[in-house]
Order: sequence, then structure tokens, then C-alpha cells
Amino acid sequence: MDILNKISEHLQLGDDEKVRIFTKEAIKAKISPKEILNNGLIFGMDIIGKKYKAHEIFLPDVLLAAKAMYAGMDLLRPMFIKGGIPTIGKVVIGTVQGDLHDIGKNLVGIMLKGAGFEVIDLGNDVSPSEFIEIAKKEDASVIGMSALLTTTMPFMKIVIDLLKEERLIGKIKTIIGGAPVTEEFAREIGADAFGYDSINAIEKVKGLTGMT
Ligand code: B1M
Repeated sequence: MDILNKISEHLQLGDDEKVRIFTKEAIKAKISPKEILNNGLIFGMDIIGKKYKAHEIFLPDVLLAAKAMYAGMDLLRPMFIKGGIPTIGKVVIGTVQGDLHDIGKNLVGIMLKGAGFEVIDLGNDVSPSEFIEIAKKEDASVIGMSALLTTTMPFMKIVIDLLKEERLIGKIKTIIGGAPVTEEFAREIGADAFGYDSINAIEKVKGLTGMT
């Protein structure tokens, strides 16, 4: 079994220690961080999602897998964030109200920092007013929202409606993402951009801030 398979397998078993060991091994073998992330960690987490949906595994298994995912991500983080890069814009990000899924949002945050943006991460379960207040206070040019539940996606629209009410549309741009979120939904609610994964999100934020 190759190293990336081992990472995926042990992530699915929720064995954070083994994920840490094999991620270190993959880094040492000069496999790119992007490949370790996509073909090891995210690949394993996708299988967890499918098994959970099929009721083959249960919530505690998903929690353990998430912990193992973070064990690997922690080792990759410094490789995505290179120090000393001047910031090229300020982005406030968070997972919307009622939603505790933060792995994808954290990946987007790591990549944004790596691309040179200053990131203010509000964490998960972020209320619409908190997004607006902090973005105003920090003079951020972009608000990034993540949602993993169909039931929490409507909070993204509330944030955009509040921006409209406060006449901040255009001054503060919005990007949304997360597994159930689509380009069409983004258009429907008036978001400025949709990111289908963390790499794509960075391209879109660069576009929103005039960096491309
Ligand atoms: Co939950 N969960 N979960 N879960 N969970 C899903 C989302 C689900 C699809 C599983 C399933 O049924 N197959 C399902 C949602 C169904 C739906 O709404 N239609 C679900 C459910 C039902 C639930 C609970 C309700 C279960 C329960 O309690 N009965 C509960 C809800 C809790 C809450 O939030 N209030 C719950 C809880 C949990 C855990 C806490 C156990 C854990 C989260 C741990 C954590 O995040 N710290 C968890 C997990 C891990 C998952 C799955 C298995 C994996 C999510 C993940 O981290 N993926 C997930 C199944 C799935 O998505 N296939 C599932 C890896 C991550 C890298 O991908 O987040 O999609 P993702 O991010 C991607 C892109 O989407 C994009 O870039 C990332 C990198 O490529 N992206 C952005 C994300 N945010 C972006 C923002 C952007 C741009 C791009 O711009 C700002």
C-alpha cells in the first residue's frame, strides 16, 4: 500500500497517530503537500462521508476521522503558509450559524494565508451580524462563508441581505463554498463568487480583490 493510501486508510480508522506518522513520511518522501491533502486526507474524508450517508458508520467514527484529518493538516499547514509574505488583502471567514463543520473552511483559510491574504477566522457557528460587524471593524474587503448543511445555507443569504441593507455591497465582496453549495445558489442569493474547493476559492478571492 502506498503512503497516500495509508493516510486515507488510517484517517478512515480514526487513527490520528498513524495519520501523523504517514503524513510525516509522505512529506519526507517529497510528495507535494497538495497531493498529500487531496489524494490522502480529503480522499479518506470523502469515503467517510459516503459511509456515513449509507449508515455503515456513525457519528463518533466521523468525529475520530475529523480528528485524524486535523493531525495531517497541522503538519501540512506550514508548507502552505510561507512566512514573510506581505498581505494583499483582508478576508473575514467563518462557517455560518448553526454549522459546526470547519475542516473545509480551515483549509480555505490556510490557503488564503499562503497566498498572502490576512485572514480573520471567526470559527464556526458565526451569526450573520458577527460577519458584518467584524468585516466593518477590520475594514475587510471580502467575507468568506462556508456551509456544509443544507439547513444552514440560508444564513449565507441573510449575510448578503444585511450587506445590502447597510449599503456595503461592492465595498465588501462575498464568496461562499462548502459541499452542498453551488454556483447557481451563489448567483441566486447574490454572492460575488463561489469556490468549489480551496484552490479555486483562492483564485476567486484574488479576482474579487483585483489581484488577477
Ligand atoms: Co457532518 N454532515 N454532520 N460532521 N459531515 C456532512 C456535511 C453530511 C453531508 C454527511 C452525510 O450525510 N453524508 C451531512 C449533511 C447533510 C445535509 O445537510 N444535506 C452531515 C450531517 C447530517 C451532520 C450532523 C447533522 C449529524 C448529526 O448530528 N446527526 C451534524 C451537524 C452538526 C452541526 O454542524 N450543527 C454533523 C456533525 C459532523 C462532525 C462534527 C462529526 C464532523 C465535523 C467536524 C469538523 O468539521 N470539525 C462532520 C463531518 C466530518 C462530515 C463529513 C463526513 C465531512 C466534511 C468534511 O470535513 N469534508 C460530511 C460529508 C461530506 O461532506 N462528504 C458531513 C472535508 C472538507 C475538506 O471538505 O468541507 O466540503 P468540505 O470543504 C471543501 C469544499 O467544500 C470547499 O473547499 C474545501 C476543500 O476542498 N469549501 C469552500 C468549503 N468551504 C468553503 C468556503 C469557500 C470556498 C470553498 O469560500 C469561503
